[in-house]
Amino acid sequence: MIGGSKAKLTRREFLEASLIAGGTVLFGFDRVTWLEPSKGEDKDRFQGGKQLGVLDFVGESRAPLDTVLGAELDGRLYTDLSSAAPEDLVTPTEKFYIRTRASELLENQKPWLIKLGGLVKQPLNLTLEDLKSMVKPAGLHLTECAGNERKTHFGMLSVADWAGASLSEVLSVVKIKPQATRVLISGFDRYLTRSTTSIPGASWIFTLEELKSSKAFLATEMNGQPLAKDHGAPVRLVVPGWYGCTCIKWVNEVSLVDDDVEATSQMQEYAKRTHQPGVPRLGKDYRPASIDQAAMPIRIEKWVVDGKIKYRVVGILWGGSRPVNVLEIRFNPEEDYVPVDSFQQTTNDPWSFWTRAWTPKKTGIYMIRLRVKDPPVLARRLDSGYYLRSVGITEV
Ligand SMILES: Nc1nc2c(c(=O)[nH]1)N[C@H]1C(S)=C(S)[C@@H](COP(=O)(O)O)O[C@H]1N2
Ligand SMILES: [Mo]
Repeated sequence: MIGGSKAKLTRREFLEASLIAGGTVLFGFDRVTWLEPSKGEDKDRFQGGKQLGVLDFVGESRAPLDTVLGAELDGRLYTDLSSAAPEDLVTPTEKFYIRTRASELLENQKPWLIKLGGLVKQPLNLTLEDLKSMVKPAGLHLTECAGNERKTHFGMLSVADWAGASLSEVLSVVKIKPQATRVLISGFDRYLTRSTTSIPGASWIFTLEELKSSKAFLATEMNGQPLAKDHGAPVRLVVPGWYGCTCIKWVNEVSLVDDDVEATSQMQEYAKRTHQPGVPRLGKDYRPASIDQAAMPIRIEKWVVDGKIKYRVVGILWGGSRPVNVLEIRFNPEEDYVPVDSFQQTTNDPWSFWTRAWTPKKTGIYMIRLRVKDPPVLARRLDSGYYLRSVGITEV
Protein backbone atom coordinates (compact mmCIF):
# COMPACT_ATOMS: atom_id res chain seq x y z
CA MET A 1 0.00 0.00 0.00
CA ILE A 2 0.99 3.55 -0.54
CA GLY A 3 1.61 5.37 2.73
CA GLY A 4 2.26 8.92 3.85
CA SER A 5 0.08 11.99 3.98
CA LYS A 6 0.69 12.92 0.35
CA ALA A 7 -0.95 9.68 -0.69
CA LYS A 8 -4.35 10.90 0.49
CA LEU A 9 -6.37 12.03 -2.46
CA THR A 10 -7.91 15.43 -2.71
CA ARG A 11 -11.63 15.46 -3.47
CA ARG A 12 -10.93 16.41 -7.06
CA GLU A 13 -8.34 13.69 -7.55
CA PHE A 14 -10.72 11.21 -6.02
CA LEU A 15 -13.52 12.24 -8.37
CA GLU A 16 -11.17 12.01 -11.31
CA ALA A 17 -9.89 8.64 -10.22
CA SER A 18 -13.43 7.26 -9.81
CA LEU A 19 -14.46 8.71 -13.13
CA ILE A 20 -11.50 7.05 -14.77
CA ALA A 21 -12.37 3.76 -13.17
CA GLY A 22 -16.08 4.09 -13.95
CA GLY A 23 -16.35 3.78 -17.70
CA THR A 24 -15.80 5.66 -20.89
CA VAL A 25 -13.91 8.88 -20.45
CA LEU A 26 -14.06 11.65 -22.96
CA PHE A 27 -11.14 13.95 -23.24
CA GLY A 28 -10.07 16.91 -25.34
CA PHE A 29 -9.70 15.64 -28.86
CA ASP A 30 -7.50 18.49 -29.90
CA ARG A 31 -4.66 16.47 -28.43
CA VAL A 32 -5.52 13.16 -30.02
CA THR A 33 -2.69 12.41 -32.36
CA TRP A 34 -2.78 10.29 -35.43
CA LEU A 35 -0.38 7.43 -35.93
CA GLU A 36 1.00 7.50 -39.44
CA PRO A 37 0.11 4.04 -40.70
CA SER A 38 2.77 2.13 -42.57
CA LYS A 39 0.40 0.57 -45.07
CA GLY A 40 -2.32 3.21 -45.21
CA GLU A 41 -4.76 0.49 -44.20
CA ASP A 42 -5.42 1.68 -40.71
CA LYS A 43 -6.00 5.28 -41.69
CA ASP A 44 -8.50 4.31 -44.40
CA ARG A 45 -10.59 2.43 -41.91
CA PHE A 46 -11.22 5.54 -39.84
CA GLN A 47 -11.31 8.13 -42.64
CA GLY A 48 -14.20 10.54 -42.20
CA GLY A 49 -15.03 9.00 -38.84
CA LYS A 50 -15.40 10.65 -35.50
CA GLN A 51 -13.77 9.58 -32.30
CA LEU A 52 -16.32 9.28 -29.50
CA GLY A 53 -14.01 8.61 -26.60
CA VAL A 54 -11.55 6.27 -24.99
CA LEU A 55 -12.49 3.11 -23.09
CA ASP A 56 -10.97 2.24 -19.77
CA PHE A 57 -9.20 -0.97 -19.05
CA VAL A 58 -11.18 -2.94 -16.50
CA GLY A 59 -9.86 -4.74 -13.41
CA GLU A 60 -7.08 -2.23 -12.91
CA SER A 61 -7.30 0.31 -10.09
CA ARG A 62 -8.27 3.75 -8.97
CA ALA A 63 -4.65 4.74 -8.44
CA PRO A 64 -4.34 8.32 -9.71
CA LEU A 65 -1.88 8.65 -12.59
CA ASP A 66 0.72 11.35 -13.27
CA THR A 67 0.50 12.32 -9.58
CA VAL A 68 3.23 12.15 -6.97
CA LEU A 69 2.09 9.92 -4.10
CA GLY A 70 3.68 9.22 -0.73
CA ALA A 71 7.22 9.86 0.42
CA GLU A 72 10.67 8.29 0.48
CA LEU A 73 10.70 4.50 -0.07
CA ASP A 74 6.91 4.38 -0.42
CA GLY A 75 6.84 7.35 -2.81
CA ARG A 76 5.43 6.63 -6.27
CA LEU A 77 4.26 8.20 -9.48
CA TYR A 78 2.48 6.06 -12.04
CA THR A 79 2.76 7.35 -15.59
CA ASP A 80 -0.43 7.66 -17.61
CA LEU A 81 0.60 5.75 -20.72
CA SER A 82 -2.73 6.22 -22.50
CA SER A 83 -1.66 9.49 -24.09
CA ALA A 84 1.81 8.33 -25.18
CA ALA A 85 2.33 8.88 -28.90
CA PRO A 86 5.03 8.23 -31.49
CA GLU A 87 5.32 11.94 -32.35
CA ASP A 88 7.09 12.55 -29.06
CA LEU A 89 8.76 9.48 -27.65
CA VAL A 90 9.92 11.19 -24.47
CA THR A 91 7.84 11.14 -21.28
CA PRO A 92 7.78 14.67 -19.81
CA THR A 93 9.84 14.71 -16.60
CA GLU A 94 6.87 15.57 -14.37
CA LYS A 95 5.06 12.47 -15.69
CA PHE A 96 8.05 10.11 -15.63
CA TYR A 97 7.32 7.25 -13.24
CA ILE A 98 8.82 7.32 -9.75
CA ARG A 99 9.68 4.28 -7.70
CA THR A 100 11.15 5.55 -4.39
CA ARG A 101 11.18 9.28 -3.77
CA ALA A 102 14.24 11.16 -2.54
CA SER A 103 15.17 10.62 1.10
CA GLU A 104 14.49 13.45 3.54
CA LEU A 105 18.07 12.91 4.73
CA LEU A 106 19.59 13.60 1.32
CA GLU A 107 19.94 17.36 1.85
CA ASN A 108 22.84 16.86 4.26
CA GLN A 109 24.96 15.05 1.69
CA LYS A 110 26.89 17.99 0.31
CA PRO A 111 29.27 18.19 -1.46
CA TRP A 112 28.34 15.01 -3.34
CA LEU A 113 31.12 12.45 -3.60
CA ILE A 114 31.26 9.10 -5.35
CA LYS A 115 33.66 6.68 -3.70
CA LEU A 116 35.49 4.91 -6.49
CA GLY A 117 37.30 2.03 -4.82
CA GLY A 118 37.43 -1.65 -3.97
CA LEU A 119 39.89 -3.69 -6.04
CA VAL A 120 41.72 -0.72 -7.54
CA LYS A 121 45.31 0.44 -7.12
CA GLN A 122 44.42 3.90 -5.78
CA PRO A 123 40.87 4.54 -4.54
CA LEU A 124 39.57 8.07 -4.97
CA ASN A 125 36.54 10.28 -4.45
CA LEU A 126 34.91 11.56 -7.62
CA THR A 127 33.26 14.96 -7.38
CA LEU A 128 30.44 16.22 -9.62
CA GLU A 129 33.02 18.54 -11.13
CA ASP A 130 35.12 15.49 -12.13
CA LEU A 131 32.08 13.91 -13.74
CA LYS A 132 31.06 17.04 -15.62
CA SER A 133 33.90 16.80 -18.14
CA MET A 134 32.74 13.27 -19.07
CA VAL A 135 29.03 14.09 -19.53
CA LYS A 136 27.71 13.53 -23.07
CA PRO A 137 24.23 13.13 -24.57
CA ALA A 138 23.20 9.50 -24.05
CA GLY A 139 19.96 9.47 -26.07
CA LEU A 140 16.48 8.14 -25.43
CA HIS A 141 16.09 5.13 -23.16
CA LEU A 142 13.11 3.38 -21.67
CA THR A 143 13.07 2.15 -18.10
CA GLU A 144 10.50 -0.13 -16.56
CA CYS A 145 10.23 -1.13 -12.92
CA ALA A 146 10.49 -4.90 -12.62
CA GLY A 147 7.51 -4.57 -10.27
CA ASN A 148 5.38 -2.85 -12.95
CA GLU A 149 1.88 -4.28 -12.73
CA ARG A 150 -1.66 -4.22 -14.06
CA LYS A 151 -3.09 -2.98 -10.78
CA THR A 152 -1.39 0.37 -11.34
CA HIS A 153 -2.06 0.51 -15.09
CA PHE A 154 1.46 -0.67 -15.91
CA GLY A 155 2.41 2.94 -15.17
CA MET A 156 5.94 2.21 -13.99
CA LEU A 157 7.40 2.56 -17.45
CA SER A 158 8.71 5.77 -19.06
CA VAL A 159 11.19 7.14 -21.57
CA ALA A 160 13.67 9.97 -21.07
CA ASP A 161 16.35 11.72 -23.05
CA TRP A 162 19.46 11.36 -20.92
CA ALA A 163 22.94 12.81 -20.58
CA GLY A 164 25.68 11.34 -18.45
CA ALA A 165 29.15 9.91 -18.10
CA SER A 166 29.73 6.44 -19.51
CA LEU A 167 30.71 3.91 -16.85
CA SER A 168 33.64 2.78 -18.99
CA GLU A 169 35.02 6.29 -18.97
CA VAL A 170 34.43 6.70 -15.24
CA LEU A 171 36.24 3.42 -14.54
CA SER A 172 39.19 4.42 -16.71
CA VAL A 173 40.07 7.02 -14.06
CA VAL A 174 41.40 4.25 -11.77
CA LYS A 175 43.77 1.30 -12.28
CA ILE A 176 41.71 -1.85 -11.83
CA LYS A 177 43.41 -4.80 -10.11
CA PRO A 178 43.50 -7.98 -12.22
CA GLN A 179 41.37 -9.97 -9.75
CA ALA A 180 38.44 -7.52 -10.14
CA THR A 181 35.67 -9.04 -12.27
CA ARG A 182 32.62 -7.04 -11.24
CA VAL A 183 31.41 -3.61 -10.23
CA LEU A 184 29.12 -2.91 -7.28
CA ILE A 185 27.19 0.33 -7.72
CA SER A 186 25.38 1.75 -4.69
CA GLY A 187 23.22 4.73 -3.91
CA PHE A 188 22.23 6.73 -0.87
CA ASP A 189 19.55 4.75 0.89
CA ARG A 190 18.82 5.93 4.40
CA TYR A 191 15.36 7.24 5.08
CA LEU A 192 13.56 9.14 7.79
CA THR A 193 10.48 6.96 7.64
CA ARG A 194 10.13 3.22 7.68
CA SER A 195 8.76 1.69 4.50
CA THR A 196 5.72 -0.54 4.52
CA THR A 197 6.54 -2.00 1.11
CA SER A 198 10.27 -2.10 0.41
CA ILE A 199 13.61 -3.04 1.82
CA PRO A 200 15.98 -0.04 1.90
CA GLY A 201 19.34 -0.47 0.20
CA ALA A 202 19.76 0.00 -3.51
CA SER A 203 22.81 -1.47 -5.15
CA TRP A 204 23.51 -3.89 -7.96
CA ILE A 205 26.50 -5.89 -9.16
CA PHE A 206 27.45 -5.95 -12.84
CA THR A 207 30.28 -7.53 -14.77
CA LEU A 208 32.61 -5.06 -16.46
CA GLU A 209 31.42 -6.49 -19.76
CA GLU A 210 27.70 -5.92 -18.95
CA LEU A 211 28.35 -2.27 -18.16
CA LYS A 212 30.27 -1.88 -21.40
CA SER A 213 27.92 -3.70 -23.75
CA SER A 214 24.78 -2.07 -22.32
CA LYS A 215 26.50 1.35 -22.55
CA ALA A 216 25.61 2.05 -18.91
CA PHE A 217 26.11 5.63 -17.78
CA LEU A 218 25.95 7.85 -14.71
CA ALA A 219 23.22 10.31 -15.62
CA THR A 220 23.28 13.91 -14.45
CA GLU A 221 20.65 15.28 -16.86
CA MET A 222 17.20 14.15 -17.89
CA ASN A 223 15.19 15.72 -20.71
CA GLY A 224 17.62 18.62 -21.01
CA GLN A 225 17.43 19.56 -17.33
CA PRO A 226 19.55 18.72 -14.31
CA LEU A 227 18.33 15.42 -12.86
CA ALA A 228 15.29 15.85 -10.58
CA LYS A 229 15.57 14.94 -6.91
CA ASP A 230 13.12 12.05 -7.08
CA HIS A 231 14.92 10.63 -10.12
CA GLY A 232 18.26 10.41 -8.35
CA ALA A 233 19.86 13.87 -8.29
CA PRO A 234 22.64 14.68 -8.45
CA VAL A 235 23.66 11.42 -10.18
CA ARG A 236 22.01 8.09 -11.03
CA LEU A 237 22.87 5.01 -12.99
CA VAL A 238 21.04 4.14 -16.22
CA VAL A 239 21.55 0.69 -17.74
CA PRO A 240 19.85 0.78 -21.14
CA GLY A 241 17.65 -2.27 -21.74
CA TRP A 242 17.69 -3.41 -18.09
CA TYR A 243 14.95 -3.15 -15.47
CA GLY A 244 14.74 -0.02 -13.33
CA CYS A 245 15.84 -1.84 -10.18
CA THR A 246 19.38 -1.87 -11.57
CA CYS A 247 19.32 1.88 -12.31
CA ILE A 248 20.59 3.02 -8.92
CA LYS A 249 19.65 6.57 -7.91
CA TRP A 250 21.70 8.94 -5.69
CA VAL A 251 24.88 7.01 -6.63
CA ASN A 252 27.59 7.42 -3.99
CA GLU A 253 29.78 4.37 -4.52
CA VAL A 254 31.33 2.46 -7.41
CA SER A 255 33.37 -0.44 -6.11
CA LEU A 256 35.42 -3.05 -7.97
CA VAL A 257 34.77 -6.54 -6.57
CA ASP A 258 35.46 -10.17 -7.41
CA ASP A 259 33.36 -13.31 -7.92
CA ASP A 260 33.10 -14.05 -4.19
CA VAL A 261 31.03 -10.97 -3.40
CA GLU A 262 27.52 -11.58 -2.06
CA ALA A 263 24.43 -10.39 -3.89
CA THR A 264 22.92 -7.18 -2.50
CA SER A 265 19.53 -6.98 -0.76
CA GLN A 266 18.15 -5.19 -3.83
CA MET A 267 19.27 -8.07 -6.09
CA GLN A 268 17.65 -10.56 -3.75
CA GLU A 269 14.43 -8.55 -3.43
CA TYR A 270 14.17 -8.38 -7.22
CA ALA A 271 15.47 -11.87 -8.03
CA LYS A 272 12.11 -13.33 -9.04
CA ARG A 273 11.00 -10.25 -10.96
CA THR A 274 14.25 -10.24 -12.97
CA HIS A 275 13.93 -13.93 -13.86
CA GLN A 276 16.80 -15.20 -11.70
CA PRO A 277 17.16 -18.91 -10.98
CA GLY A 278 15.88 -18.76 -7.38
CA VAL A 279 17.58 -16.21 -5.12
CA PRO A 280 21.32 -16.76 -5.69
CA ARG A 281 23.58 -15.92 -2.76
CA LEU A 282 26.50 -14.64 -4.81
CA GLY A 283 26.49 -11.71 -7.20
CA LYS A 284 28.16 -13.81 -9.89
CA ASP A 285 25.15 -16.10 -10.15
CA TYR A 286 22.78 -13.33 -11.27
CA ARG A 287 21.81 -13.09 -14.92
CA PRO A 288 21.55 -9.74 -16.71
CA ALA A 289 18.29 -8.10 -15.54
CA SER A 290 17.42 -7.18 -19.11
CA ILE A 291 13.85 -6.53 -20.22
CA ASP A 292 12.48 -9.26 -22.49
CA GLN A 293 10.45 -8.35 -25.55
CA ALA A 294 7.08 -7.02 -24.37
CA ALA A 295 3.96 -5.35 -25.80
CA MET A 296 0.58 -4.15 -24.55
CA PRO A 297 -2.35 -1.96 -25.51
CA ILE A 298 -2.33 1.54 -23.99
CA ARG A 299 -5.53 3.02 -25.41
CA ILE A 300 -8.81 1.74 -26.84
CA GLU A 301 -10.49 4.43 -28.92
CA LYS A 302 -14.17 4.28 -29.74
CA TRP A 303 -15.13 5.65 -33.15
CA VAL A 304 -18.17 6.07 -35.32
CA VAL A 305 -17.34 5.58 -38.99
CA ASP A 306 -20.12 5.69 -41.67
CA GLY A 307 -22.70 5.22 -38.92
CA LYS A 308 -20.95 2.13 -37.54
CA ILE A 309 -19.19 1.74 -34.21
CA LYS A 310 -15.54 0.80 -34.52
CA TYR A 311 -12.67 0.56 -32.12
CA ARG A 312 -9.03 1.31 -32.57
CA VAL A 313 -6.48 -0.27 -30.28
CA VAL A 314 -3.22 1.62 -29.83
CA GLY A 315 -0.31 -0.02 -28.10
CA ILE A 316 3.38 -0.08 -27.40
CA LEU A 317 6.21 -2.52 -27.98
CA TRP A 318 9.38 -2.41 -25.88
CA GLY A 319 12.23 -4.48 -24.50
CA GLY A 320 14.15 -7.23 -26.28
CA SER A 321 17.17 -6.79 -28.48
CA ARG A 322 16.10 -7.98 -31.94
CA PRO A 323 13.76 -6.25 -34.37
CA VAL A 324 10.25 -7.70 -34.40
CA ASN A 325 8.91 -8.78 -37.79
CA VAL A 326 5.41 -9.97 -36.95
CA LEU A 327 3.42 -8.73 -33.96
CA GLU A 328 0.02 -10.31 -33.35
CA ILE A 329 -2.98 -9.48 -31.16
CA ARG A 330 -5.71 -11.66 -29.68
CA PHE A 331 -8.94 -10.22 -28.34
CA ASN A 332 -10.15 -13.22 -26.37
CA PRO A 333 -8.84 -16.68 -25.52
CA GLU A 334 -11.29 -18.32 -27.96
CA GLU A 335 -10.22 -16.12 -30.85
CA ASP A 336 -7.11 -16.52 -32.99
CA TYR A 337 -4.12 -14.22 -32.97
CA VAL A 338 -4.17 -11.77 -35.89
CA PRO A 339 -1.44 -9.38 -37.05
CA VAL A 340 -1.63 -5.75 -35.89
CA ASP A 341 -2.37 -3.19 -38.66
CA SER A 342 0.22 -0.50 -38.51
CA PHE A 343 3.49 -1.09 -36.83
CA GLN A 344 6.83 0.56 -37.34
CA GLN A 345 9.76 -0.37 -35.23
CA THR A 346 13.16 1.14 -35.76
CA THR A 347 14.86 0.19 -32.51
CA ASN A 348 14.08 -1.98 -29.46
CA ASP A 349 14.95 0.86 -27.09
CA PRO A 350 13.11 3.10 -26.28
CA TRP A 351 9.71 1.92 -27.62
CA SER A 352 7.51 1.60 -30.70
CA PHE A 353 3.79 2.06 -31.35
CA TRP A 354 1.26 -0.14 -33.15
CA THR A 355 -2.45 0.08 -33.92
CA ARG A 356 -5.21 -2.36 -34.75
CA ALA A 357 -8.73 -1.62 -36.02
CA TRP A 358 -11.29 -3.72 -34.16
CA THR A 359 -14.97 -4.50 -34.70
CA PRO A 360 -16.04 -6.81 -31.90
CA LYS A 361 -19.03 -9.00 -32.86
CA LYS A 362 -20.74 -8.85 -29.48
CA THR A 363 -20.73 -6.85 -26.27
CA GLY A 364 -18.86 -8.12 -23.23
CA ILE A 365 -15.47 -8.24 -21.60
CA TYR A 366 -12.47 -8.80 -23.86
CA MET A 367 -9.02 -9.84 -22.68
CA ILE A 368 -6.42 -8.45 -25.02
CA ARG A 369 -3.00 -10.03 -25.43
CA LEU A 370 -0.10 -9.64 -27.80
CA ARG A 371 2.53 -12.03 -29.07
CA VAL A 372 5.59 -11.81 -31.23
CA LYS A 373 5.16 -14.32 -34.04
CA ASP A 374 8.48 -13.74 -35.69
CA PRO A 375 11.41 -13.91 -34.95
CA PRO A 376 11.37 -16.39 -32.06
CA VAL A 377 12.40 -14.17 -29.14
CA LEU A 378 12.52 -14.53 -25.38
CA ALA A 379 9.32 -12.90 -24.11
CA ARG A 380 8.73 -14.53 -20.73
CA ARG A 381 6.39 -11.93 -19.25
CA LEU A 382 4.50 -11.33 -22.46
CA ASP A 383 4.02 -15.04 -23.11
CA SER A 384 2.81 -15.65 -19.56
CA GLY A 385 -0.06 -13.19 -20.03
CA TYR A 386 1.50 -10.66 -17.68
CA TYR A 387 0.61 -7.69 -19.88
CA LEU A 388 -2.95 -8.80 -20.65
CA ARG A 389 -5.46 -5.94 -20.41
CA SER A 390 -9.26 -6.15 -20.41
CA VAL A 391 -11.97 -3.85 -21.71
CA GLY A 392 -15.73 -3.91 -21.50
CA ILE A 393 -17.50 -3.39 -24.82
CA THR A 394 -21.05 -2.10 -24.37
CA GLU A 395 -21.83 -1.12 -27.93
CA VAL A 396 -21.03 -2.86 -31.24
N1 LIG B 1 18.99 4.53 -4.34
C1 LIG B 1 17.94 3.94 -4.90
N2 LIG B 1 17.95 3.76 -6.24
C2 LIG B 1 16.91 3.16 -6.84
C3 LIG B 1 15.80 2.68 -6.10
C4 LIG B 1 15.82 2.86 -4.70
O1 LIG B 1 14.89 2.48 -3.97
N3 LIG B 1 16.90 3.50 -4.14
N4 LIG B 1 14.77 2.05 -6.76
C5 LIG B 1 15.10 1.44 -8.04
C6 LIG B 1 13.92 0.99 -8.77
S1 LIG B 1 13.18 -0.42 -8.19
C7 LIG B 1 13.52 1.60 -9.93
S2 LIG B 1 12.29 0.93 -10.85
C8 LIG B 1 14.14 2.85 -10.41
C9 LIG B 1 13.11 3.93 -10.62
O2 LIG B 1 13.69 5.11 -11.09
P1 LIG B 1 12.75 6.40 -11.25
O3 LIG B 1 12.02 6.60 -9.95
O4 LIG B 1 13.63 7.53 -11.62
O5 LIG B 1 11.78 6.08 -12.36
O6 LIG B 1 15.11 3.34 -9.50
C10 LIG B 1 15.92 2.35 -8.92
N5 LIG B 1 16.95 3.01 -8.18
MO1 LIG C 1 11.72 -1.10 -9.76
